[in-house]
Amino acid sequence: MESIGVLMACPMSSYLEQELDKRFKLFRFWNVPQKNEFLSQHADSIRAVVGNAFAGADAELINSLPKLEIVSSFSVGLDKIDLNKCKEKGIRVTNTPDVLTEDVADLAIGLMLAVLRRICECDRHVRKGLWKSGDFKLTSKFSGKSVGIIGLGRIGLAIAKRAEAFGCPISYYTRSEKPNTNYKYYPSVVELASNCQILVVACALTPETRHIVNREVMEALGSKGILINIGRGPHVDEKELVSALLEGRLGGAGLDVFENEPEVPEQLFGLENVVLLPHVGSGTEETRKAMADLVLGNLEAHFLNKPLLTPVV
Ligand code: 8YV
Repeated sequence: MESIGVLMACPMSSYLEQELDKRFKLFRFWNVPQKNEFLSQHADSIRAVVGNAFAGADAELINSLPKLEIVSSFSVGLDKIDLNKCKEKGIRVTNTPDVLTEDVADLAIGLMLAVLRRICECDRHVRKGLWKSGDFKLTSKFSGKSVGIIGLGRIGLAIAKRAEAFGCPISYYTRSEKPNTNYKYYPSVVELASNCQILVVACALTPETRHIVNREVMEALGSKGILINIGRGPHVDEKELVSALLEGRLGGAGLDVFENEPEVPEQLFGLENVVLLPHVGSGTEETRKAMADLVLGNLEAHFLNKPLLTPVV
């Protein structure tokens, strides 16, 4: 397999890089200064692309790689891959489901606690030596708050399970009602937001779910409502989110993702009811290793003509 060209779209895991280097002919795309020249020179040897949540395989890249057979993504989200183009051209696609579910769900709960209990602000308070001048102000309880989840897939369900353990009533929105759950279903995101105190975005990013949290949804969530986003930045209309938070029309937000990562609206930096994370949902040693092993396993299976481990297309 050493002669098979694998194009890695951007840096994502040094372990994965190392292992790909051992097994294949690895090209690090981010190190290439003249991308077009490089592609015309190496297109005939590149049979796989490894992408992630930040860079994948769009139509332009796919079209420039006539020998491309598989796109193996170091992510569960597939929004950076042109799936239709892949289907059309018979290119296989794999992702990394399941192995990251627990970490992302854990982080969603962490964000709920951090926003409501002002954990980050408390920490800053202590570090600044302000404790000596008085107790920290009272915050808001998490246990028992109603949690509404947009998207009840693997991650949405794992968040629901965890929140249930905190005594939180769970409701959800998906395109159609799920048959095997007792959680309360709302057929619209606005209805869901009107009936919960914490709204969590946990669905896939598609053209239909872009800006699924818009001004109307934020108004419905209200000035005491908390928005948690562990999905993708473009799920939320970020301009509207910033003004809702600045004007006090929304109670707070815990955000692991942003519309133009790694750009984060600076107007949010001064707000203590907001917790900002640098897209670290799956970012533990254990999970990133498991994700890398899945990427490797899928590539090896493909080139050995075995069934893919986690096929999407
Ligand atoms: C990663 C992700 O942050 O799985 C996803 O969809 O967003 C993440 O797990 C990313 O792909 C890491 O490079």
